[in-house]
Amino acid sequence: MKLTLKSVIEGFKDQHIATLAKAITLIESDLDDDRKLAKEVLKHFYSQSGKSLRLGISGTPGVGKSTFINSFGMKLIEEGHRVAVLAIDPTSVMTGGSILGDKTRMSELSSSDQAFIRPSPSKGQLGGVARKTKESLLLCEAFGFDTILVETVGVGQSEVQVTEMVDALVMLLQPGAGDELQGIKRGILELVDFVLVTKSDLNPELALQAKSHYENALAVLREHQDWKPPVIVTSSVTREGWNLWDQALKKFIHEKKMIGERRSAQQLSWFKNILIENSLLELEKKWQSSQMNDLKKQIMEEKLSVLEASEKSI
Ligand SMILES: Nc1nc2c(ncn2[C@@H]2O[C@H](COP(=O)(O)OP(=O)(O)O)[C@@H](O)[C@H]2O)c(=O)[nH]1
Ligand SMILES: [Mg+2]
Repeated sequence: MKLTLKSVIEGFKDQHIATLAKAITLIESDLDDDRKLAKEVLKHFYSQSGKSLRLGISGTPGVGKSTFINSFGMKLIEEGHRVAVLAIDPTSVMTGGSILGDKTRMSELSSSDQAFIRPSPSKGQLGGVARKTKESLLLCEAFGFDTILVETVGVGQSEVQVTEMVDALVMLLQPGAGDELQGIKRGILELVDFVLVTKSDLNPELALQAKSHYENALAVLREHQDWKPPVIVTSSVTREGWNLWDQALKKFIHEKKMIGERRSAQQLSWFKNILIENSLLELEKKWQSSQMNDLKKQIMEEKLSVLEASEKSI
């Protein structure tokens, strides 16, 4: 059945999870009609969004993000929360795949009716992926999820995108001899709010070494900032360190002013992402126009230089 604003409103009221999934598909669509309806849906639900805690979960592949999200998500559900998991994965735009393809690691969470797991949009313009994930997040909130976890693969650009939509960025780091900071750009450590050293059950000593290493690095990098990211040694298997993680998170949530300031700054990123995406969609249409096809033909036939053509195309 084709979605309408009315059917989405009713589906949300009835807590029909398939309606949420379809509404997100609508938000991810690049078709003009879908985008129009998606805007109406968002406008309708916007005032009901904003009430969740939004956390970005980042780290290189294999560090334990999915395992952590499964375990932490189940803990939240035991405490009475409802958890939505979204993903930003810039590589999935190219491969059409998704980091949440590994739903097996989240088998408990994905079978809970208090959880909703959604892979990253598999296509999108620059700006579009972030815009789609942000708007999906708003819909999950309006539906009634009070904790949103945004999983992202640790390749720099995606952390920047995720910080444009979450209240806090949680970085998962692997304990490893000497190579702790390998592949982790300084810029990312400037963005994180929590560092969780993972898999402490495998090698507790190595995990402690990594902790002091990261603490030293952060002490220098974050010297002048209000929030000092705690570094916590954890295991998603034994739940070691989770008390500390819980306390740290509560302390962070308590800093309401900081979250408020971040959210208002994020409004501008959202606005900009919409503008970037719109411009690129317009550009794509223009590129296919007969005027452009004519210029392309002249370039190919060497009747016109690229520089001349670019002047004519303005
Ligand atoms: N022993 C142990 N293994 C873990 C822990 N967390 C993750 N793993 C394992 O590490 C591997 C990668 O985990 P995964 O969650 O898929 O990592 P992702 O790529 O970051 O999502 C899997 O084999 C997990 O079972 C942990 O806390 N302890
Ligand atoms: Mg994963």
